[in-house]
Amino acid sequence: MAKKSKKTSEETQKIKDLEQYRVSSENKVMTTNQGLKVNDTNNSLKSGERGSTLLEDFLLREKITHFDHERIPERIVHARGSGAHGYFELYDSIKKYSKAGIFTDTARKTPVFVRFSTVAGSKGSPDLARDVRGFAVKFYTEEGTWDLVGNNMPIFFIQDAMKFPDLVHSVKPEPNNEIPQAASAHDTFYDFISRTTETLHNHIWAMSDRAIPRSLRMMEGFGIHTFRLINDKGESHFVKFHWKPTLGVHSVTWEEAVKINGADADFHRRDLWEAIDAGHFPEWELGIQVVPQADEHKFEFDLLDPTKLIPEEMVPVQIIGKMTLNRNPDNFFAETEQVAFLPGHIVPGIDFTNDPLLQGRLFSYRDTQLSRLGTPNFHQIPINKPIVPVHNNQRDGHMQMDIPKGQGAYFPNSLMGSCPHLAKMAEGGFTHYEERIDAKKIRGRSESFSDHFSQPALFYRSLADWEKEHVAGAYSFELGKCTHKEIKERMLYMIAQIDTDLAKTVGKNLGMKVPKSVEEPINQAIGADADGKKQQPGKKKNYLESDPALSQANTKFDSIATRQIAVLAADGFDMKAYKKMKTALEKEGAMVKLIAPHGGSIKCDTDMEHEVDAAISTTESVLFDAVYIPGGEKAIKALKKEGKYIKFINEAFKHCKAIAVDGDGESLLDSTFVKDHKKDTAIHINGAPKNFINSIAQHRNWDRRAVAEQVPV
Ligand code: HDE
Repeated sequence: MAKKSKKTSEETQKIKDLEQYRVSSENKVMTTNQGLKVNDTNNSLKSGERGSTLLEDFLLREKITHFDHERIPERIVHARGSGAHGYFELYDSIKKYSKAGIFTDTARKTPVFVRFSTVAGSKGSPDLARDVRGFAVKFYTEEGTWDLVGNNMPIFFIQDAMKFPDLVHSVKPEPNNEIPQAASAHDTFYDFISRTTETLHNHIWAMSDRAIPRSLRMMEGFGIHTFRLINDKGESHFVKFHWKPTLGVHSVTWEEAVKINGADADFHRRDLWEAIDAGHFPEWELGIQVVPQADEHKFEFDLLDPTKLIPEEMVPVQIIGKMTLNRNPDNFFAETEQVAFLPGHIVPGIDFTNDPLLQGRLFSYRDTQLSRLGTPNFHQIPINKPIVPVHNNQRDGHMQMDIPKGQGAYFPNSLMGSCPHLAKMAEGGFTHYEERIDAKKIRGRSESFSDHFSQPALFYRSLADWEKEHVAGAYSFELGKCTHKEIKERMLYMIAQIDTDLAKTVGKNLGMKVPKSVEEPINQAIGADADGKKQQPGKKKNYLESDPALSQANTKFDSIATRQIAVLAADGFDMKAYKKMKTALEKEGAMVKLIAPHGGSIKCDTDMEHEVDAAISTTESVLFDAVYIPGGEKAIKALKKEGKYIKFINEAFKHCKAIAVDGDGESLLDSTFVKDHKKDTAIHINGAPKNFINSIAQHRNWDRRAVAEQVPV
């Protein structure tokens, strides 16, 4: 790919635009909101030192009133999120498909703001919930703002917006006792899922490792819906958008997720923040799957059905550009909380399809911002402001920030010289794709949406053995938390429609038989209309044996950049070995952390002081990707005395991570479960750093999993 010099003007302009709103109190005197200098903010105005507070105290009233109102309603879904700024660069023009400036001008560096989120939990819920992750990108383009509001899974639970409140009510905490928080493992969710077969595809993804990412930086993103790209001749191509992380797609195990939630509920948020802060900027390549208009009906599924993906084996993903996140927000509330994404924010060159879920979203997001941000002027909040000027006849409303000039606010007019005037197509005026429609008005669903089992089965068939085991474990855990036998039976029956062996394994774990039929016929279970009109689901098809892109076993394993490596050490540790390993790891971009019996600093065997990153009492093995023990007789003696070090190593072993030791470090292993497994390919004893590095890059040694199962931590 030819290297191009990028125009940075748009990025710089956006930063400048926001700059005027950024406020720093450095070296400034404290004032009220009216600019009055304040000389006491610790005491209220009283009638005498021990007297009552006076109503006159305007300073107290201003401070407390503002405080009383400093919360806004959290998002009804996707409440917990983390954001970052960055930019998008296009590799090569895709002019033949789209006329959008962002897809044709390779000299642009388009500013973006991205917000990642979980779906079900409240704003303060832990990051490692088993859940879908939101992946919302705001592109501040020269033709207006484009929001690509996607998820980290390529399909959605439901086919029609009408079912969204039901889906969300079923997964949210149950309304009588508000339990459980940020968890799908409960009766109401499975009552709904087991009766709504269209959910089963997204659901099996949610049971896979995709729902517990190692890092927000190591997950894919998808636009989900089929959109349209429109070129300058007005021709349409169908398109699916993909974000591919340059670090590959990696996850933790469920057991780790549970422990991480306790050890650091902000694990993902902190990981994103620290990586950007350290200059390890997360990157994703943008890919597109393009389907010509003429091929709309070529597939054995409907392109408008958001519960279906287009297998990459059938339509390859073309990589067209890269997004880099290089700046943390200055203020969480002003930026990450107030950012408002709307799927309806598009630019010329991109258009919608009739996907009934997308159509519903076009209404919902604007509506939700009104109750969340409280005003139709939410586009004037700095983070939501487009980089291009805004001129129209909309006026007033809560928190109007502009001071529009002129006598009138209507169109057409002559008093204002017919301004703002309408943009002709040549000036970039938006026009809709002229899709021909000739249909009856109906409330119903196309028969082409009725196949609910083929793609969950394709997904499951495409997984590696260890991934399949994780899926079975997830179903077993989730259903094990349900209390109603009939719900579990119905779920087992549905899982059996996807894969009979999978259903048997889950049934065994639940201590239940897989039923041959369920009480209600499936068509009723998925909600046929009141007249019982039968519609779905249809028969399972097998149009592809497997799609390698669906398995994380086929992701990238070529980097240890940003991986967290715990070095277990105490006074007297072997400086030479440590330095050699640390230098090698850091050269590859890993983050090396010294874990010691106490905070402050420790001394190595050459009597040098080393700053400790964490005392063993304040951290946990699950927060790291690999463990290194440098040795040094005195140090190892000290480590052996603390049970937590033994647990730390055993846990790393259990979770199939790479472990390296040098010198006396080996004797510490003899106190752990590793003792009898020193030949494991990811255990390195006095080996070259490069072997350890290779093991870390593999993410996990899944071959160890049967042995690891037996580790009692
Ligand atoms: Fe959303 N969704 N959604 N959703 N969604 C919201 O909008 C909604 C859907 C997604 O970081 C809400 O601003 C309906 C699919 C993300 O701020 C709300 C339907 C996909 C985010 C809403 C869907 C998403 C949201 C809540 C069915 C993946 C977080 C707060 C028709 C393609 C954006 C808000 C952020 C947020 C409604 C389905 C992704 C209530 C009605 C499909 C990433 O408007």
